[in-house]
Amino acid sequence: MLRDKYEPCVLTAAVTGGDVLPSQSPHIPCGAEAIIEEAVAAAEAGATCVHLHAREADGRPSGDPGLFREIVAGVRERTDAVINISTGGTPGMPEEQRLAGIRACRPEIGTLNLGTMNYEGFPNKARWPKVRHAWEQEVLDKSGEGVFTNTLGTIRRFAAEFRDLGVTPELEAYDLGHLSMIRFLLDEGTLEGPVRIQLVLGVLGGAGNALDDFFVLSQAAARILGPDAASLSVAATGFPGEFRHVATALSWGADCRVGLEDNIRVRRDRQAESNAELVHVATGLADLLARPIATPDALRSELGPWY
Ligand code: KMH
Ligand code: ZN
Repeated sequence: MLRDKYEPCVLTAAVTGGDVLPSQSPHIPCGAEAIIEEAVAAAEAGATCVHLHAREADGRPSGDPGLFREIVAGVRERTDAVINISTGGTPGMPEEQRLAGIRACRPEIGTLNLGTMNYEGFPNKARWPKVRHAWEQEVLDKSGEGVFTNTLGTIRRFAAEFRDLGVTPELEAYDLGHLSMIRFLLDEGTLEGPVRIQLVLGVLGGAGNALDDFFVLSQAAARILGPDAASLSVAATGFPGEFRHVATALSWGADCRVGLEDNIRVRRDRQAESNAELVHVATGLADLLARPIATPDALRSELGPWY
């Protein structure tokens, strides 16, 4: 599950997400053209894979298949990066919209989330600036009520879609119970191993983003899943959490993810101006720590069993 520490690391760039508000970061890409530009630049900066959500031009998260098609066609035309599409969307998004991206684009990878949980992008809304769009205010008004719904039924339905479409699932584990859920899904045959795991750390409602949280969960993944886990990646939210976990993953033999979806700062007092800037931090650390970054084709050769 962990790689040799000199084996290439799969670096994913999560370029836009569905949680960060455009009023929090003017650099969050919104609309097809901006999302394509950011994904292409992230790939050119060295990302193996780009994790995509769709957003309308005003930044509103979208489950429009046409928008997903436009984004993915634009990225595929200009880069060789592996495409990973979210089926998480954003808390409250209906299932059909969450599935729109993988159905429309059949990417190599899609995210599969593993449990219903509290999910708060904005637990302390008083800290955020005045918003520019009415839809952002609606999101802030619902702060404190965010539920990310992933019942066992949802997970089974989504897993069947992945299988039918030939998309490899990346299993998003926000806490220990999600690893037990993976075990259950493997044992009942809903999932086929070896599986790819993304530890998502620092979402309020899941595990925190201390380095201890990563070590506890990566050791638990090894105990619970053993050889059924093919790879383990970490996506930690916030600054400096994201970079601490990149350095740890690179040193420890894990894969990792950076991007404006998870973190909008590049220094304590400076916002990241692009995803590529965050990718450059990761590739710089990889260079210092003598860990090569995996090529897209190296990642493709690991995918399956359904792709
Ligand atoms: N927004 C992240 C905290 C997904 O897209 O399915 C979690 C995520 C999940 O990336
Ligand atoms: Zn995502």
